Amino acid sequence: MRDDNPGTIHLEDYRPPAYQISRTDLHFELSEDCAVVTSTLQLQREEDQSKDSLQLQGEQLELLSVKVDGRELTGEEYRVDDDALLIHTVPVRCAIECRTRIRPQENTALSGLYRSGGLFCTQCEAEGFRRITYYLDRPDVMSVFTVTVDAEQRRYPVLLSNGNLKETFVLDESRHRAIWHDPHPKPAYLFALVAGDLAYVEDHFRTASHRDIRLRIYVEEKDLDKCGHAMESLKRAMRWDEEVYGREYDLDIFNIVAVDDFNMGAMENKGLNIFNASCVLCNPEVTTDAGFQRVESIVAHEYFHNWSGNRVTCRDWFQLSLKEGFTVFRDGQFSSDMGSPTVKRIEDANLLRTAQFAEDAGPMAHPVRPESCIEINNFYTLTVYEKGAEVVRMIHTLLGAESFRRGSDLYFERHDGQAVTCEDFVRAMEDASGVDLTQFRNWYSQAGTPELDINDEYDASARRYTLTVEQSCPPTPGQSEKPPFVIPLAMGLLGREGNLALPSSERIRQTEIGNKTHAVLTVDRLRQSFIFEGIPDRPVPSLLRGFSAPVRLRYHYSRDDLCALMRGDSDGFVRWDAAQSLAIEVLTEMGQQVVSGESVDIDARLTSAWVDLLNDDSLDAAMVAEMLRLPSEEYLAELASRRGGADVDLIHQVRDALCLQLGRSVQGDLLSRYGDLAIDRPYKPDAQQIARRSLRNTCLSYLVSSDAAFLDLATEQYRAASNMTDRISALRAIAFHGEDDLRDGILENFYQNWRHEVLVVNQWLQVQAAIPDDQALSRVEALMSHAEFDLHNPNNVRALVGTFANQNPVNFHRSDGAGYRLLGSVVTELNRINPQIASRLLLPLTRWRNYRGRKDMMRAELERLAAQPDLSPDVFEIVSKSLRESAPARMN
Ligand code: B3K
Ligand code: ZN
Repeated sequence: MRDDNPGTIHLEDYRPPAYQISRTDLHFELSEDCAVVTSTLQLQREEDQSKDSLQLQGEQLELLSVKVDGRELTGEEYRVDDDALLIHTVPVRCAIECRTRIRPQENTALSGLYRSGGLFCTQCEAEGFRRITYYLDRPDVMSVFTVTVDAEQRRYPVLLSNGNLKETFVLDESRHRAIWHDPHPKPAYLFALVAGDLAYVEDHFRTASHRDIRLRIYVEEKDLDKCGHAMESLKRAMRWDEEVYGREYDLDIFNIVAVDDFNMGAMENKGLNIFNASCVLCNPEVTTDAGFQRVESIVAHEYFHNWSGNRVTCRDWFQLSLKEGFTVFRDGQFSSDMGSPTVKRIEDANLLRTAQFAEDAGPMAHPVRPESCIEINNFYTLTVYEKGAEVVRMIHTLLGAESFRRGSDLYFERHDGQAVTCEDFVRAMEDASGVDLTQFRNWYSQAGTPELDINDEYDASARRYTLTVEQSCPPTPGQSEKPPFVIPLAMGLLGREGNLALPSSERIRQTEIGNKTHAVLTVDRLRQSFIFEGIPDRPVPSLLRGFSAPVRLRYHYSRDDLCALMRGDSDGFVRWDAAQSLAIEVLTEMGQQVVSGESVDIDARLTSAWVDLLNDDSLDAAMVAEMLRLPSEEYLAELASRRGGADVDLIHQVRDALCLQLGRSVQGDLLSRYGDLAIDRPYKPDAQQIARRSLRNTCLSYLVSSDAAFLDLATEQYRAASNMTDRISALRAIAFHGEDDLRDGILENFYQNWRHEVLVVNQWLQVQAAIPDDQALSRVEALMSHAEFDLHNPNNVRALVGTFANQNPVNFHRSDGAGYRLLGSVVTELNRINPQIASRLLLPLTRWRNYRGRKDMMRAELERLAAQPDLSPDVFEIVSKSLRESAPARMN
């Protein structure tokens, strides 16, 4: 179905480029009020093209001159409009030279060349390069770049770009020049430039073929003590990619630069990764364990892009998941190998079920390979990244590790240096394995979360157990009917004596997932049955082990079944999932009791399972911490939205009551485990210590929520903490549960101690934005006027406003609508400053159909936004799609 919105781009309209650019020479003259860019493009028309005009994309550029083969064109020979330069006639082969002036100092959108503090830096993906010079700014035009940068030596002693440094020299008494050359042809989105006064940490890596690579992390001088972990992570990632994928690094140097103002986590520019400072800088004093893990995984992710993204790139932006889904899969495998595989899986599944499933059920739902868009930046989504990674993971499960590796080798070999499609990736996997993935391709083209309804039957006399699986997928915008998916359903059967060995058959294969072998059923029809013979007693099915597919699963477990899985299943994910399901059952029952005015009590089975978990120190402490964490309010709202709408206040009230009651019932166990888990060695961000701190701080949080007397314990922990994980956990417990004076005092103390560290100030903003008390909104408003808060800095916006809208549901969804108005006014302002951040911030409003009693107010806020003049395409797309009539039909 064609979308009527002006400016919509369709995948089916893709045409190969009419011209290629073999060489791109860029010359930057940087100064304090502007930059002048001279680009020389060696251009050839493709043989099958007859038209002799040339259209180059360009935005916010002041064209100073344009030459073809050295001759300056007159005004009649070209046309310039808001987003392009059209040259009426060009020869089949020629050199185009454009001189443009740009104003990085005024670039608040942080796309193209911009300023961050005293630095010049760039961000070109997806379409930022056209804000630097006129170009064929599309990923299937790949060129060899040479970059000359001139700048004042005193302010900008360091001048960086992609590839290798060729030459540096002094131009006059104040200015100097650096020339960089990148031998690998690349699309413009991988171009990068940095100029500034930076210090660096240096290390080396010896590749499998014995080449020495020089590694540098460039930061401000004051941050030199925060680079060690990123550097170690980088070396681990480089080694891992050699060992697991046979991929070696291909330049002699690899540089990373940290910048304070950045729209996302980091960017994989060839040889010059640019990072949001929050994703590269860390030390135990200022960074939590989660922060350390984030740095490791993002450093690895960007590094892995060197092959999955840079050497083999995307043909067009609809293929984004080709590089992002695959790279997220790869970084997930890496993190899993470096830490706790079960916990990694739980975290991924939790993110997917809470946020990606919501996206897939809402007005912005789109396939992993979208078919149309207005603004491509709106498609850097959980669906493209996380669901895309799950799709690759399912291929891995269906093929097995060895065939998958043959497939990835073939893919890299076949397409090295090319710009390709998701289809090319799947075909390489098929060709290398002999597995037919025809039907599997539906995962790329169909949006929505598939649902599995599972029923079982046990025939005692025949000792036969039958599982019947039905699949369906709710309609999504533009897609009402969906043919069945291929769903690998990893499972096991839990008998009285433990896990049963299952025989293999054509439809029931034994596959290694993580480091365990599971039976995997290939579900590929709307309804099918799987028969297991020789089963001695009615078993409890353990389903979707390792979260083997991104689906919703319904099977009617009794609470005793859930307890059995929690205690005895061999798969960590299923144990966690059973704990979640049991908690959800209990919460639902409590909700009904509150609504009907009955006294509220909790099922003793949940308490006793908790006692067992807390007292079994043979279990991975990180997994126990996850199992003790109740489903978040956001996830509970997502589930409730499917049953007639979420009541945010009830969810909050009931969840709080359960925390309190559980905390009280198992207080002694929590306290003794809290004591046992203390660490008396120096801080290390390793899996074992992270696990201990995670469980210990979970215990602290329950203790404090169950009894104010434990605020002293939290205060003591806050004062004695030798690392940010323990300090901020204590701060959070006090901020959420302490009386006003205690809370305000400790928040002020924290601020005074850490105000000099911007990354810590953001964590301080984040804690406050999430406090669920009734002063939350005014607190957030006050913080927006705080000297530390700058609407131009994306990290500040995410920490304060993003956290408020996403992690403080009772306040964002206040019954007077003030939370929505706050978000609406920030989005309105950001629409002018930074459209990418504005449209991302707005996403919680797109779920307006999910909230009971709030729909009208949320929609009204979207309508107010829609009526704003000068909406950016980014915000326009989200607002207009959220308001369109055809809400996906709901399955209740
Ligand atoms: N490829 C970049 C994301 C660019 C986002 C542009 N809006 C980072 C990453 O996924 O590695
Ligand atoms: Zn990426």
